[in-house]
Amino acid sequence: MADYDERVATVATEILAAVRERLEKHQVTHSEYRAAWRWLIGLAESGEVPLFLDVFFESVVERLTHDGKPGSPGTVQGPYHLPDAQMLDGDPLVLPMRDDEPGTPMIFTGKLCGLDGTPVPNALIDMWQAGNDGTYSGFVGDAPAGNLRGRMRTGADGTFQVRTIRPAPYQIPHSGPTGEFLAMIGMHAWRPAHFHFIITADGYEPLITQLYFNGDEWLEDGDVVGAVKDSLVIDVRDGTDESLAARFGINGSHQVAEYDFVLRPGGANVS
Ligand code: MBD
Ligand code: FE
Repeated sequence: MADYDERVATVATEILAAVRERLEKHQVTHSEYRAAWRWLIGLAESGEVPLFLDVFFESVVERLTHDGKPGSPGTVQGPYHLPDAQMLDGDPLVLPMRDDEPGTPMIFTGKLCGLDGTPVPNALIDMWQAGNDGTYSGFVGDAPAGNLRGRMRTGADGTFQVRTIRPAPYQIPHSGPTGEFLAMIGMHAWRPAHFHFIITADGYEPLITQLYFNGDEWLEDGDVVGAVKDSLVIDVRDGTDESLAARFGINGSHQVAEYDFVLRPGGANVS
């Protein structure tokens, strides 16, 4: 049994009061109450509770925690991270993917540094993304386990380079209770295409963030999760450096993008 907790009591009591006040305001009937009750049980049974919470609430908490602080902005983690993704090594680095992985090949490069520009070597970058069909391996769809998920370390100069595919704009699963809820309240289920990252390095605060791509229509038409921040939107160019492409084993058209992550100093992390 949990003990009395003043903070939980304060916040939870006010949330209950706010909900009760709205039930009264809108004169919610018993049959409406029962319909909502059934929907909520269905949400729990479907396994979509993490999805629902992260879609509607995580970005609020994330902004309260991190906005206004220096360094690269964080944003929400979302429900589709899996721990223990494959540790990538060798040269060049390639996110695990199928031989015929659909989607435009993309080379993503960048650097990690501290607030003063000092490179951060040997940092751990945990990266995951949806495939060209907008699904995350291990959750929905038929991608093999671990597809488009990987961990890699920055080099001695703080840089990294990895080959992947450009993720497609993405609809959160919309045939279950979360999608039903969005439809009932008149919201679409789209997110702009994105990469996810958790970056950890000794002596720095962990950074949980995402990157988006300029020109994505859902940047303008609204991210259902409300997690986009302007400085996390990066340019994508057509790749023209043939020797770079060759080094990554790409011989057709492809795209390139880069981002330099800036980490805040922080407590010792295990990385
Ligand atoms: C996602 O892919 C995601 O990134 C977030 C934040 C919420 C739901 C699905
Ligand atoms: Fe996502």
